[in-house]
Amino acid sequence: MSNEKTLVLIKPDGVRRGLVGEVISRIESKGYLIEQSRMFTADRALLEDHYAEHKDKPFYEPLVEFMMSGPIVAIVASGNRVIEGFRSLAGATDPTLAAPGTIRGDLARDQGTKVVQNIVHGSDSSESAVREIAIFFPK
Ligand code: IDP
Ligand code: MG
Repeated sequence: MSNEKTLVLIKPDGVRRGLVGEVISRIESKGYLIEQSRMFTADRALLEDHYAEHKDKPFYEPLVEFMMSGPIVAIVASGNRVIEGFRSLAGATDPTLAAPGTIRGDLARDQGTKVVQNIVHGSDSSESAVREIAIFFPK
């Protein structure tokens, strides 16, 4: 599918640290297209919907609180295999272990907080991408 789409979020730590341009630049430099973007502070209802799969995890409440703590940038990026391609650009969930050269590996570290602050979110499958894009960019 040549026009695959994924949902990227620049999380509040990324916005606070002035990394919006850096993250967008990495997406564009890789050759993906920024199709839509929107900066806003998400509310609890939206985040509970987005993170429903993590409802029973110990980091769920800290995750929702962290994601409400400041503005985020929601982005729809597109291109052939962009879902796995952006996950590769982002790197592993744990920024301590994320490979150098990745967004998380280069720009984040463990701050000792209950939820790991790792700059970005990227959809993990085509089903997730469709679901998440509909949450952040309702028609
Ligand atoms: P992903 O963002 O790499 O897809 P997920 O497992 O979907 O990782 O987790 C969602 C978010 O929850 C992560 O990006 C991270 O901020 C946080 N998180 C995930 N696992 C842990 C954990 O074990 N401890 C603390 N926070 C976590
Ligand atoms: Mg995930």
